[in-house]
Amino acid sequence: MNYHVLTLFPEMIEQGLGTSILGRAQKSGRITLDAVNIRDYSEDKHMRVDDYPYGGGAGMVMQAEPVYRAYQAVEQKIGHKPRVIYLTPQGRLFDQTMVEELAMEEDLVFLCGHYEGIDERVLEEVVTDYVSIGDYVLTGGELAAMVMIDAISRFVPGVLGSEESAQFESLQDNLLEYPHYSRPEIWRGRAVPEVLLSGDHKKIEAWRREQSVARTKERRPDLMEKQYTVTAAYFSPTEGTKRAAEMLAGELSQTPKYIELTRRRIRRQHVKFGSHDLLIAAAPVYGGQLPGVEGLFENLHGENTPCIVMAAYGNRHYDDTLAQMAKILTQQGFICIGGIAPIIPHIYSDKLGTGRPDGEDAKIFRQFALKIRRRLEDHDFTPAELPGNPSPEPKPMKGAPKFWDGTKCTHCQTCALKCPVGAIDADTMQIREDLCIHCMRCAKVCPAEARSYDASQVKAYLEGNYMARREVECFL
Ligand code: 9D3
Repeated sequence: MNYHVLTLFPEMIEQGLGTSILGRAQKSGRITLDAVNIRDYSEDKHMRVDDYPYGGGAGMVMQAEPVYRAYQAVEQKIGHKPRVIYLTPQGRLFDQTMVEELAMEEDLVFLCGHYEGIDERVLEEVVTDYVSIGDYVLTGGELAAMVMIDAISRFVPGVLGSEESAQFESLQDNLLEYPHYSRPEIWRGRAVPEVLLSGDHKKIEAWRREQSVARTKERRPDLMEKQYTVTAAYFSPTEGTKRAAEMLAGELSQTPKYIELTRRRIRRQHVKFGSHDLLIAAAPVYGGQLPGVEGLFENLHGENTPCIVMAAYGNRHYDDTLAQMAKILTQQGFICIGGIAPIIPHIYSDKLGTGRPDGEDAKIFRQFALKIRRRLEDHDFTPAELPGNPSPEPKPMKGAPKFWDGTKCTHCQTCALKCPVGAIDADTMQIREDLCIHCMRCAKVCPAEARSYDASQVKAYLEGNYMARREVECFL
């Protein structure tokens, strides 16, 4: 991470960030800090950078040109237009979501004001973000920039030791931290809570969570308003969609819940969601559509519950799937505030979507999750604009020819039990073609490898036309 601070007091920045963890991070090159003295870019022979305000009034205003030239020097040095943060009491309140979002940038420019402020015209020209660090009055933007740099640096890889990695901490779930205890076991008559001595890690974890919630209700009731329970409900016969849904859920909560809609019994259970829930509804794309599973999301009920729809596909296209899902979930009381179409391994070709979602995809998931988190915190439930036809003509799917080898089959009935649509007769091992969705789960789960399929034709077609890597698409 490269920080560039435009300021009239560069030594304040250098001094403030030169010691301790950030000093070490600069020495190791994990972060760089370039404090640019705006005064060096004055066009005036007396090095002036301020003047009287037009229209009168108290104090002085920082002039546009020196600020602009200092900015240009940075832009030229890094070779692209960076995000420029103007520290101002009139900005958006700095919070942890903003920290994590800004930590994904390569370069950040901070513009610190002094006096009454900066000429509005240069702000219009260069500033991308207006940020305040809290509702109190400082003497200038420098300390605010330092606060931001400190918080952001904790998310730069290698700045913190692995012990204290920033990814795993309290503020991520918008809850306060639980209380900590160390030796002695009894201090001045006060004992350590017994559960912590029990050695039962499940119980300890539950207790800590409880303490966190109680403490947040007590001390920061405003944070409770930002609480969301994240539940991912996925239909995933061959686990590709499951993995993508888990990756996104993990970016949205430390403690997501899951509903395995792949299982018939689970699909039949009614689940109600409220206004402090977030549902991730995930399904694979079959021929550009939602698989023909009766009542796939039918028993999930929202009450203006925010929802993200995920259509996971094998690198061909998601076509109408997101729109179809949004239509169904909207009917069920959800508000689809986002949509995402990740690429997963194709069931008919080991060359399409191999290894996806990968590290590149993870970055896009994180960016999308941060935008969703921001929307939830702002209670902004604007429905997403999703591409596709919400009610396409159902496409009859033929699927690849399937085979059953009676000499290998041990009649263990795993395939029949695990068939997501109940298309396999457990006694005869026959597949009912009217129910089968050609998901290939039966072949995947058979322990004796008695079930197989010949996808060579469709595989050749796919590999001939859809090998080019597609990128995850996100909709808000
Ligand atoms: C004295 C001028 N004030 C008019 C009532 C406005 C004003 C301008 C500039 C007040 C303070 C400042 C200096 N503060 C910052 O530049 C600043 C700041 C802050 O004061 N509080 C919280 N966050 C920030 S970010 C930058």
